[in-house]
Amino acid sequence: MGQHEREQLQPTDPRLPPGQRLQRGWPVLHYGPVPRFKPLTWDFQVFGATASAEKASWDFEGFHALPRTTVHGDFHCVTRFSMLGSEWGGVSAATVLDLVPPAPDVTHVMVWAEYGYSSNLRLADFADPRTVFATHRNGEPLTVEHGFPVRLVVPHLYAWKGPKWVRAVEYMRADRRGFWEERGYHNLADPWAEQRYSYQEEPGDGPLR
Ligand SMILES: Nc1nc2c(c(=O)[nH]1)N[C@H]1C(S)=C(S)[C@@H](COP(=O)(O)O)O[C@H]1N2
Ligand SMILES: [Mo]
Repeated sequence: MGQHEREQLQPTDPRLPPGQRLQRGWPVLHYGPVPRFKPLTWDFQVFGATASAEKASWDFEGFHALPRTTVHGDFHCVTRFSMLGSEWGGVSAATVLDLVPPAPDVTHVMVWAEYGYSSNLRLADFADPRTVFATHRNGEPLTVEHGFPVRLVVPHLYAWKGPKWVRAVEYMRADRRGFWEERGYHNLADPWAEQRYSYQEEPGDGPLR
């Protein structure tokens, strides 16, 4: 079979990062159980090095009253499946930064979810206009398996950087590893550079382990 035929049979999409393949549908993937949503006690906190040194928090109603956005973004799991072209609706991370400004020396954030799942991000990755606290995909509310009521989506990084069931954002003055970043996954997680595992890290990519 010639090269031309093979390409026709296995079309590649320029949006697909190296080593990734397209997946039909949207698999569910996470560590541990799916948390039960408790509307009366649910809150979304911003704590750590805020500019005011005060913690901020929204209850469910308050969070859903925040200014909303939609972004188009792909989804790349380090286990090599990708989902292209979703529309994510929710609250932009940049909006959270506007409403609760970080102290000037903040360099990183930790995004915290139910049961202590966490992922760390450089402030610039968090502030990226595509980074969104998503409540909806393609106009439909997220199912509980996919992170209802709110999950982070960071389309330009591997999807473990997007905690489902988010409950808090911590502003940090130094980098610290999150859940998978402590367990052998790359601190930065750029799928275009195939930053999959921590052994690939270059000096300066992450805090010492
Ligand atoms: N709370 C929580 N969020 C998580 C995870 C997890 O284990 N717990 N896994 C991450 C990983 S590795 C991936 S690929 C995506 C999967 O999201 P999905 O189940 O909606 O496809 O969720 C991310 N967010
Ligand atoms: Mo993943």
